[in-house]
Amino acid sequence: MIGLPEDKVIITVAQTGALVTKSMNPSLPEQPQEIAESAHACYSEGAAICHIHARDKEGKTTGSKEVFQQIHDRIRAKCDIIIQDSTGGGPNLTSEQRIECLHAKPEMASLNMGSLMRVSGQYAGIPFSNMREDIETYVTRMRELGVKPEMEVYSHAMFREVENLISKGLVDKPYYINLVLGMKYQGAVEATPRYLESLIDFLPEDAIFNVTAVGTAQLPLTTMGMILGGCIRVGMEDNIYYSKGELAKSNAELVARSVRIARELGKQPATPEEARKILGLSG
Ligand code: KMH
Ligand code: ZN
Repeated sequence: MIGLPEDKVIITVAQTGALVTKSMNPSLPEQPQEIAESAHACYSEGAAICHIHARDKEGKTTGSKEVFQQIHDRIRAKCDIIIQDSTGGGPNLTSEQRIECLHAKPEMASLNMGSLMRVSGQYAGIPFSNMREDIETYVTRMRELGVKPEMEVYSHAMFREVENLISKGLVDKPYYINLVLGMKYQGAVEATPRYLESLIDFLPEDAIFNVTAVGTAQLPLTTMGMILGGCIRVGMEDNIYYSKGELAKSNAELVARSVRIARELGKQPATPEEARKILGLSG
């Protein structure tokens, strides 16, 4: 059967990201040991997937295979949470650096389905470039290495790229599609219920969707995502606050709250093993 059982939700935690710093939230896990300890705490609360960005010793985003490997090894020493590396990387990385992580053999990796423009902050005017040719190169490398892509969709137009990969047989069912709302980039949709519902309308058949929403929208839109039959992603990559004016003490705190809400909605968080079966991962 392809699909997410009605009484399950796969929870991903995105703990670090590329842009958040310890000066914004001192609890941000950056170094391999911190990332692993936090991943274990999130796993204990009910997260099945851990989305990973790596930082160098100074806290700057890195694509280094060695650093990703250290993160993987430290996580694996603690728990069997599904490891999903970011190929979005960060604004300082080249396309080759962005996919170095695949050689550290994650089970999954993010695959961004189109280009956006950064419009504020120090990277304003630097595109988040994901040309069709790059997407196809990345997904081909993933296929060679047995890595399942999570397709990141930031606007309706990006479904054209999803369809392109499906029509070329470059992605396998179930298609795992992360609907990302509220990125402050030109070309990304706002985080509103209406946008979420309309993105869901465009999903291809045999897709399982996940909802990611940035900032204050994280809690309401991920809750809505569960109600609409999807999976969710929470964590400090997308939102550093627990509530208005109150910083999250940890990523695990954000996961724990979503698990409480899921249970109130009659859903259980999928274990990593259950999530592997649902997503067709070999483990
Ligand atoms: N920062 C997120 C909103 C990636 O890492 O490839 C999108 C993201 C993409 O997580
Ligand atoms: Zn990311």
